[in-house]
Amino acid sequence: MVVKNLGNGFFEAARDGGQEAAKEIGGVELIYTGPTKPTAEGQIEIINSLIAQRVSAIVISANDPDALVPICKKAMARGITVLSFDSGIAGAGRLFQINPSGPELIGQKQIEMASKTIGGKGEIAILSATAQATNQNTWIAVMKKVLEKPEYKGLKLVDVVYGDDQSDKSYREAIGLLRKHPDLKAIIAPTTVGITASAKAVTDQKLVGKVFVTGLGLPSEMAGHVHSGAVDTFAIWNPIDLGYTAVYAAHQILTKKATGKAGTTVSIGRVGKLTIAPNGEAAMAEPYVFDKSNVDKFAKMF
Ligand code: RAM
Repeated sequence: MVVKNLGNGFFEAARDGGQEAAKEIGGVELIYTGPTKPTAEGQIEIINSLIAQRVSAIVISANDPDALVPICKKAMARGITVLSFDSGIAGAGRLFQINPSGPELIGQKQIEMASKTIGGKGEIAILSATAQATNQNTWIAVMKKVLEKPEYKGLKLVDVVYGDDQSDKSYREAIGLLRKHPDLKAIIAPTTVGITASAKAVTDQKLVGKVFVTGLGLPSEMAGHVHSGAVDTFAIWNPIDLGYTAVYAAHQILTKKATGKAGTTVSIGRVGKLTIAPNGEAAMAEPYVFDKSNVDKFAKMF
């Protein structure tokens, strides 16, 4: 399992799910790895060494849709099963991509949450992960489309910045947004690292109640910010199930229980079935929304 970078709680939860699948299947050894910083170069180096180690399968959350295609093609040419999950690789570089949820739903949900919290009116900004991240860029494109709908005409997107899924850089970018846009009403961070850093920045600047943070976060990291009022609602899917699905799916392909071809299904143990759409992507469940009423219960899980 190659993740965007190490030290991210979201991927640690995915790793736990992957380990659960490995144990359940039996005879599977899961190597959890990733670069220190979320770059394609770092992932290319790692995949090169995984090819040399002759692993059977690679499941990867990619830092770039295109830059990883050649190295993943090389891995596939050596007989390694390559799937992407969470953040995808372009079609030529993997057998299929596992999306946690449909990109449209994820984009729509984030605008909906921001709009509801600030009463449908005011300036909003996006604080993302890296500028090359496949998943965040897809969601941002959807968000921009959703903002064109008449019901969101009161919302004005004033900035999009990148914290590179590093806590310190995300925090600095959030502070920058707050200084540059004194009328800002909401920060949408479609990344678990960015949303935590943004909530901390709003709190440190004593702007709780004036600027609201929303986006995609882990209940375990967000509970305090929900109770403080810095965050009204946020969303996410189950990262443990995502990791479980990626590892399980790779094993189904390796053991020829599934082909992974468009239009077919892959059965995924306790999670159910994945259907591969014509575009070579499969989507799991709907994003789940958290607020004061349910965050503590889920904080114990992920
Ligand atoms: C961060 C990563 C990951 C994304 C989540 C929501 O942990 O960028 O790719 O899916 O946020």
